[in-house]
Amino acid sequence: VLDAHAEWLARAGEGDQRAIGRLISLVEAENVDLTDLSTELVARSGNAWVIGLTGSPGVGKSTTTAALVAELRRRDKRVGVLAVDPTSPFSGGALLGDRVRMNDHAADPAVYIRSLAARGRLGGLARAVPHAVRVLDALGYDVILLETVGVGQSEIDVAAAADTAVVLLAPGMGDAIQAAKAGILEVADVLVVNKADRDGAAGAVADLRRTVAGTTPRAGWRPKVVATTATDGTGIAELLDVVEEHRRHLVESGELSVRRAARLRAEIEAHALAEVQSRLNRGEAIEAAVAEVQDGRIDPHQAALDVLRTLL
Ligand SMILES: Nc1nc2c(ncn2[C@@H]2O[C@H](COP(=O)(O)OP(=O)(O)O)[C@@H](O)[C@H]2O)c(=O)[nH]1
Ligand SMILES: [Mg+2]
Repeated sequence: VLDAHAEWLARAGEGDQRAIGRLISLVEAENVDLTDLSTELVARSGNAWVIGLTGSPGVGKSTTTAALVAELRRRDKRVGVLAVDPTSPFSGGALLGDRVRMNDHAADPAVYIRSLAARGRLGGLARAVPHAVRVLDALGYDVILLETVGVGQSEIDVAAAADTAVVLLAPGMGDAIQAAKAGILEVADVLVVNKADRDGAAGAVADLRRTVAGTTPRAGWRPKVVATTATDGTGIAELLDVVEEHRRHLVESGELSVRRAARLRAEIEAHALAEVQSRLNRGEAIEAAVAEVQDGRIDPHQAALDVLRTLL
């Protein structure tokens, strides 16, 4: 297993897209010891900047992602794109519409694009996303774009997995009021009013800036508001400049290591929970505990603690 992993890693390092995909999906495989590979990845990573993009369906996340890839290539950066979909059991290929938009970059070896799904397992995404990010980071991708495909809780999860969380809005979709209600002001580092070519965009930007000005800075940073028209690239360079400004802030304030520690904590917790679940599924400890509770000897909570002790 060790040699096979080393070989995949070597090939991936040469830009072999299939090898990269293989390394990313390894974390989904059961009964494969990834210790050596993971340790190698951890040692090589920490340099990539992770940008999360979230927002309601149709707001322009995929279009913005494609525009960001183009701008990042202009700046000579290598870019990884991970489309994160917690609602889908399918992993691997990109969604059709997004694949069309990404066609410009499909042949570019400095761009890697892939979708990630949760596969319905406990904490599946909480393990798969950091692993995939680490693979791309270790392979020297400078920027990793995490795009939310699904809706709901995933937005918060993707924001939490990023160094810079970008939340997209569009004029007429409820604007600042909706943003405040959905709690996205709390997770956003950068707020984008996309579809700035539409009526009401300037008003939405002004509204958001007013709302943001009234909030207390989180770790010394208030969300910045940027207007973009992703379809023609207007504002995309400015958006990247603001992301860069946020990056500098996190590095200089020391907040970056605080954020990354919180992410590691969540990842380790996800591994611990998954390990407990798989050991529970394998063992008979729980059957014995059921009998004990049925006989009235102990209560379910005590039984759970007993079971946990037998798992280690
Ligand atoms: N007018 C206008 N349309 C846009 C803009 N950005 C995206 N769109 C369109 O909005 C639709 C949804 O975009 P998409 O990127 O798929 O949104 P997602 O669901 O958030 O990924 C598509 O038809 C895009 O062409 C923009 O800046 N202006
Ligand atoms: Mg999309």
